[in-house]
Amino acid sequence: MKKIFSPDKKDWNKILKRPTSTVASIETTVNTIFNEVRQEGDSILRKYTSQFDSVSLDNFLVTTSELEEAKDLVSEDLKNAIQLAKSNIEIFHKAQVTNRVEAETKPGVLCWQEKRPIQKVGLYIPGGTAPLFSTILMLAVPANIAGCKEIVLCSPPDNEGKLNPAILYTAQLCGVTKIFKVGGIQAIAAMTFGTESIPQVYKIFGPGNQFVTVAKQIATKFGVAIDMPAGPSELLVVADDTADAAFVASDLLSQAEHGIDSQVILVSTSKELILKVEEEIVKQVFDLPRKEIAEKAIANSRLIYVEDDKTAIDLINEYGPEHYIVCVQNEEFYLKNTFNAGSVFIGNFTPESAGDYASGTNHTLPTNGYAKQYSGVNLDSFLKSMTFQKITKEGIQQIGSTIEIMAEAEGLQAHKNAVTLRLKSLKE
Ligand code: HSO
Ligand code: ZN
Repeated sequence: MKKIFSPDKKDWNKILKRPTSTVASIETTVNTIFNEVRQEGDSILRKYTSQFDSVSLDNFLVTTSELEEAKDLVSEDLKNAIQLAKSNIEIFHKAQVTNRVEAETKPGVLCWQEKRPIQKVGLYIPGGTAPLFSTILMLAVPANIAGCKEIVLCSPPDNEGKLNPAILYTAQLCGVTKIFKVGGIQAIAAMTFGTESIPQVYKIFGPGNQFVTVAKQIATKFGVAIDMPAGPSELLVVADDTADAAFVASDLLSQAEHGIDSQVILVSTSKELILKVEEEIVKQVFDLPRKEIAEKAIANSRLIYVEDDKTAIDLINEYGPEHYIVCVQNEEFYLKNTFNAGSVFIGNFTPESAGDYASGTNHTLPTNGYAKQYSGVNLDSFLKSMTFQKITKEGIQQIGSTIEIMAEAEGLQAHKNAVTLRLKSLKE
């Protein structure tokens, strides 16, 4: 890990740069696959599934017997853990339900706002080195609370044409309507256009590799909404001498093990703590099964010493971390002054993994500095706000002339007439 002491403000951008690389050629590949899926549907999905996932499939839809089989393959312990996590995620996301908002702006002019579910949503769950069934909880639970009618899930099959049993168990438990064994760019394209077997959706959620991320962005060109531009996992810890160095190291490693492009950062006003954390990382990484991945990510990461809390907070807001652990004496100061972070974890006994799995908050969060303008996934991500109004005779008399004057000034006579006719009818 690179240690940096009291960096100059003008160098912050360079120091905090994310290790992501964007491959320009991805976009061309994505465009080609999108065109093909749009024109050829299921048949081209079969071709790409055999090319990328090394399996030939006649049907993509997971059958009831496959779901039953998966249930038997998941241990009771894991089932109980998934159920408990689900319940906590449900409690927290149900608490996010808002009431209708209503105002009578003038006597007889009643305006209100209500939320309505996005009717069809698509969830993408990556395959690869770790089957992230926890992400299904984070997406399907709020989708159900919101009342989304159709919840479609796509995930790449292994070379035997199967999905991980924990993925199938969780999807079923969370009321996913249809599960498809399709992954990568072709899955995103299928949910964008719809094919013979895969329904078209209005919004696509979920993480993915660079290909999936670019595919989601291309999907927006065709009118499909996406949760957010997702990138590799990241964590920033701000800690001082009140923090436990072993805990801090374990948290940094927990995000480092996600991928070689994950980024973890420690910011501290204590040089002693920085040294202790560094020692702990070396000790703890040794025993990790994903040691090689974690070590590569750690090599990209930073231990930053700053002189005071004010400098620390400016630097943190400039970075805008996805996950942010605050483990300091002066907790109030940091919490009050943090404006850019996806999800905040406070104190020595709040590991970031708690939010990844089971405390109740959502783990689908903005990365890459997008915490400056995006929220993490929450109940509202599956809802739209709709406004309503009802104007009485009295109401139109109250605001009629205002509308007429403004319409006239914009040169829009028909707009004005729509009011004038009504006002006249009331005089007669
Ligand atoms: N930290 C990841 C989510 C995750 N971690 C899933 C473990 N499983 C991105 O927020
Ligand atoms: Zn994680």
